[in-house]
Amino acid sequence: SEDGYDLWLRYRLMDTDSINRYSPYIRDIHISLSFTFVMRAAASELQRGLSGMMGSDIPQIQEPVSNGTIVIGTPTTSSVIRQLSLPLDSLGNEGYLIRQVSADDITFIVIAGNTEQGGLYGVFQFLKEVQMRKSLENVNISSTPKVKLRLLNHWDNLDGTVERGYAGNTLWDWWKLPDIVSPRYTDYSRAMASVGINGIVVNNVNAKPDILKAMWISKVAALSDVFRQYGIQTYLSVRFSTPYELKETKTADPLDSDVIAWWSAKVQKIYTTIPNFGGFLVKASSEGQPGPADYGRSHAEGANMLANAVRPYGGVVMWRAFVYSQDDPEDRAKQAYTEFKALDGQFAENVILQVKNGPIDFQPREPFHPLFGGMPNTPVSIEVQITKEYLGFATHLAYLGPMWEEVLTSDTFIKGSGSTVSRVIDGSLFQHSLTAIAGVSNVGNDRDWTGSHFNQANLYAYGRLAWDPYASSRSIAEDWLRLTFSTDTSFVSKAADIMMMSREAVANYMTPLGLHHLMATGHHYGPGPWVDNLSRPEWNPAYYHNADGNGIGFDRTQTGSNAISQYAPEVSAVFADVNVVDERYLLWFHHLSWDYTLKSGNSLWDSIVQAYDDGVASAKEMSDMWQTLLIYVDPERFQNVEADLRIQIREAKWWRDACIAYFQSVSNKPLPAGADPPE
Ligand code: GCW
Repeated sequence: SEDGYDLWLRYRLMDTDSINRYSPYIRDIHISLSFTFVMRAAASELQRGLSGMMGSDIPQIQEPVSNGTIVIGTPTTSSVIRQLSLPLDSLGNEGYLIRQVSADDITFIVIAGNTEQGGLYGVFQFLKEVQMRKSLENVNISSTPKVKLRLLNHWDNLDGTVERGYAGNTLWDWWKLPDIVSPRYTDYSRAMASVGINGIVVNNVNAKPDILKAMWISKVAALSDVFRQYGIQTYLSVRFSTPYELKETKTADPLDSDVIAWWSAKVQKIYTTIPNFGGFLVKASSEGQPGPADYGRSHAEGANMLANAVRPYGGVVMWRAFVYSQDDPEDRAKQAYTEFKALDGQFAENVILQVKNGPIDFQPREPFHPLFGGMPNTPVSIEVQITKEYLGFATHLAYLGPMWEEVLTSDTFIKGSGSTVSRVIDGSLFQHSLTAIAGVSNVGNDRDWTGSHFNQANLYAYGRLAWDPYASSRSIAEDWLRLTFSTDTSFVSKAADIMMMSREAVANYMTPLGLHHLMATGHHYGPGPWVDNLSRPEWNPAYYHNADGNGIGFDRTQTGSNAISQYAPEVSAVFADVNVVDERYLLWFHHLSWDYTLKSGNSLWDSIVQAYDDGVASAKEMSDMWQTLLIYVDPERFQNVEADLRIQIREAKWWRDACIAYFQSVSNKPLPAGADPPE
């Protein structure tokens, strides 16, 4: 059935015309006996995919190469590839080349990499070419990832729940592991490798000490054995106080020699059990998690202690910069920069600072985080949230590609114009070779993996942007649609229009014009701008919108928190000026009177109401557009999406009506003429 299980790896039988068109290029697969596991996985993926699409077995062969053979491998494992002396040098460790070649009157396609991993990525790309019905005549494609560590961060707990997960419980069947290894782990690894993911953090950053007990490490090792078939390294989130909490040391002070020795011994055991271990992800001295600050030590001292422990094995430490505390209640948006900027240059060389895309917390729209560009002497990675904690959970259709593209293309101006966030992430701006990108997973044990069909697009887009942070979110959406639903051009263009408008729709009906953090407490589902009684000031929506009888917004200019001073002068000058700043960020940076006039000529109050109405109208439009696509999509998936879109319209109205009712109780302004009245 069309339940979404296959994700974008759908190798459905092609029509006869397509089979005939492809058959001269696709006859058999040339492999080598010296392949190790990664290239063997690649060969069986290719056989499975091509056989499925061609409707007949495309066998793996060792000899001979003839017209229509597909030769796969590396120069070391495949003598055919070695003899062709292909231009592989520039591909690096993970790149691939797909090329049609002719030799000795034989014409065939090669899929080659310098490493088996590169070969695997090439095979997945080749399958996509066929899935998208691209021509193979004179095919010549090469690609190399621009970011070294492309990670999925699972927020999966050891009790089976997933923090901010909306696709069921964890995929990891902890009770049965390590003895029973579900075939689903293989399908998961295939999907991840198919978009270039090469690292999985298996557990929540709010980590439990138990994950480092031998019993749990052996469970993770069983998962890791599957991941490594697909070139994926395994990482763990660790709780900073683990040795102390397990009662194996008297403190967790990072400068204590027993603590240092404990971590070194633990790391050695981990690498013995999990040979492809990649390192640690750490949330420390943040949101109540223990950390070096508990011992009067800095983030750098804490991170470096762990970095020293993993360094002999080539491991890394990804240290999160998501910190805010009650000590400085003035503006939460400033705190990470304030705390970390002073530490630039103090981190060990295998530490990566992992920074959320924006300075607050995965809101529908945030300006880029000032730590991008602010830490020139430290490798800095970006963390985005694929799971939609703040954008409608499982059901709302919100394609996040444009949101990530918006932050990646933002210009920090740190080294003059062109100093984009993507150039910080790919290491080119400050010449860092250790580069990384992290996405908080939206995967669970739901049959469709992500809680809805369109959420699969976010997982796919994340992988594609991790491989190439310069890619266009629209073309990624189009590829995903071709792979997932239909290659029909009118379907692809209309469905891509829906996707491309979806995030802006959500931003409008939840938090228009730069408003942020208006959601209900705890679960974060639905509106709660009226909440103002929580123990920590910066958990209250009122802290962020500051609405009163005069106006609304957060003044982050010089007259307010001056958060804009954390950006380069060119950037802060733009944010500071109400006449210049992009109005989609207006109330992020400014507190303005309800009567303030926007560029449209309308008052701020009328514009807020208008934006909420626009959001609802967009949700309706998306649903109407989907109705026109009925003929292209199987009934099962069509109706699933249709049902989700109905929920989205209803909840868009809920957001609009609740927020406007509340803000109106503060502003005492009438609804503008023509506004869609609340229901
Ligand atoms: O957005 C917040 C979430 C928390 C999460 C935290 C973080 C893992 O509400 O659930 O905790 O961010 O990123 O650490």
